[in-house]
Amino acid sequence: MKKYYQPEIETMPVEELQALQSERLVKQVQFVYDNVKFYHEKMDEAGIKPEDIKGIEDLHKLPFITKDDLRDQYPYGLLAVPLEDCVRIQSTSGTTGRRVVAFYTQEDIDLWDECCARAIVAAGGTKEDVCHVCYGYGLFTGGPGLNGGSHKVGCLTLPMSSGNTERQLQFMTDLGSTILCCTPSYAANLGEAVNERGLKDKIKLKAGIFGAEPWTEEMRHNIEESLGIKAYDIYGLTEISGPGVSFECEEQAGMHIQEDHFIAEIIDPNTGEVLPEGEVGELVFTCITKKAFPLLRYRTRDLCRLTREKCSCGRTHVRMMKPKGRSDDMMIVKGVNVWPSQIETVLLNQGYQANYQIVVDRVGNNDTIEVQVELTPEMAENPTMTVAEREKKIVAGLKSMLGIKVDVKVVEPKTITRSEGKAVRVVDKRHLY
Ligand code: DLL
Repeated sequence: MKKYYQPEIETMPVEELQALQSERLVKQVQFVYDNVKFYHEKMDEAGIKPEDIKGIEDLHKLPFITKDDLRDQYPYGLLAVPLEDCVRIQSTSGTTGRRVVAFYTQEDIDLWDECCARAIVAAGGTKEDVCHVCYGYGLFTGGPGLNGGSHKVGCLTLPMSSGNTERQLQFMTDLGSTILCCTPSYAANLGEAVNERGLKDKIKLKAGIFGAEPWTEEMRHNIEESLGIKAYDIYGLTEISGPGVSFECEEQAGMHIQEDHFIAEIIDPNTGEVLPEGEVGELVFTCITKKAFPLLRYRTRDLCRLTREKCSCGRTHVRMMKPKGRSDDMMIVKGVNVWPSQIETVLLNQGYQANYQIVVDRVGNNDTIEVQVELTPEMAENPTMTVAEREKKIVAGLKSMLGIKVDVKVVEPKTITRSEGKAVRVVDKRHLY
């Protein structure tokens, strides 16, 4: 059987790749300046003309664009082509305020499919695979993105969408799904369900492509064990196209950013200054091939670092390390910066699964933080410690990770609501006052 062809662009020497980026950037800046009033005005205000951008070395001269700009320009303010040339919209799963709507021409959809196809190939996918997509379909980009990539690779695509675990398991066993695409939290739930029903020998999964939310190495390990697969990370955001902006290869050591389409920078989130390779900061993307909704220097609020160290898979595209979380996911509790991923690491290292919730509140002038975590079924059946001992041990682990005292409540199995899409890890009641 013919395998999906891996484009040479993924292994192109870095200098050639950067020359291509420069050429595309110059064209894109002119295109955007000519077609989007918002950019035209913003560049004029900053005293930048398109001809000042001669290559990627000049990228830093362009002004940033933020999520607030997107909301202000809703719905059509950033459109760079006539509406009649657009064939699709997608929208963010947004929390508050106006949603962000992104537009796509057919060409934009094709390049997005291409990026997702590359992700599937990097996870070992070929046209012989059965690709089980249980990211949500609809406005969320997860389902449509992986669906398009799967078609392009030539896999048999199961457009399952999210939820209805019984039906997921039935199709997975009856149709022999080999690649699973969903959020890592839902993959963990499916893993649990497969083992509870004794289906592990009946499933044929070999790989999973999981993203849309931060997840730790400990969680990767648990999912790989429970489903008997290799678990690959995939990253993306609606504003920049959707999943496939970057993805892991077999080395599972950071996600290759599709640099022929997107230029990545890391900036200091406070000063906006571009940081040298290897430093942690906010990820910023510039789209150099997209037509309908081509964002330049978009601040993602995701914090991570980049590396150009050679990857043994042969891909030359820069890698981004697992995002630690979003700058707006970070909680300041008792004056200390706390990331859900730090808490997850402590819990999973002590043998719990990713069934936990963090509740932050304020009593008088004092912040309180409580972590609720479920006993695993094995812990409940064969207790080696009392619940009080368990709680004490987790409190100590969190104290050493975070430096603050966190209240811990160990609860019975199956008492924390399971997620089917992006998991809600934090309930911050302080926002309600
Ligand atoms: O979550 C796109 C996507 C779908 C990516 C399926 C991967 C798989 P949005 O809903 O716009 O788009 O959310 C984008 O989710 O800025 C990150 O904060 C977070 N995110 C996405 N992928 C990852 C990941 C989709 N692999 C926002 N690790 C981004 C950590 C991720 N965070």
